[in-house]
Amino acid sequence: MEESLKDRMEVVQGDITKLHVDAIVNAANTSLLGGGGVDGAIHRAAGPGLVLECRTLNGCRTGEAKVSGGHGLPAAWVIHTVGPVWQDGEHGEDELLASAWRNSLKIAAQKELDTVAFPSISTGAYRFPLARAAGIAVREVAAFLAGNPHPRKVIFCTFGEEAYREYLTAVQGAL
Ligand code: AR6
Repeated sequence: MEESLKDRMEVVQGDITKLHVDAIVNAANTSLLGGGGVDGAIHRAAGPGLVLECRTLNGCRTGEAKVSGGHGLPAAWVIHTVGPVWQDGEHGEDELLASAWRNSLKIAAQKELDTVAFPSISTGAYRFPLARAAGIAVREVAAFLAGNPHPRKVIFCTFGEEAYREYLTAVQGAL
């Protein structure tokens, strides 16, 4: 029996590196060689094998996504994507963010993954406004899930109370 959209999206609060899911998504930069924020946390938790593998991926353009193994993480895979740096909203930021979510979901679908956890892409160092990013993220996930059996479930893994509330509001609005 098909699961409803409601059962296929979940908002949690916490450290994405701890999640036992098939894949976690990394909010990376175009080098794919590590950085601060969630990218730094993922590389620290995965161990040095991750950056060694990432060196072979030849970077990633903004809005695109690439996949690596999970190395020391509980997740089997890491889907690396690069969200846009927020400027003023007039430089294609919305579409680039939507594209980062869609291309990450496409990898999960191609690999027929069950569960995938995403951080709030672009809303940290890249300063994309949180409510606007949550709206785009949830819209893209809901549309993708409606047309694809995989991933079965998407977890929005938020860090902090404000992000948790924004994603929860966006998910509730999409149901
Ligand atoms: N688990 C879940 N979410 C987290 C974690 C964690 N362990 N740590 C931080 N966040 P950011 P960006 C949240 O800055 O804006 C890096 O240096 C954080 O609170 O990690 O896409 C890259 O190398 C925020 O809500 O990513 C790039 O250079 C969200 O993750 C640049 O930052 C995203 O914040 C990418 O910037």
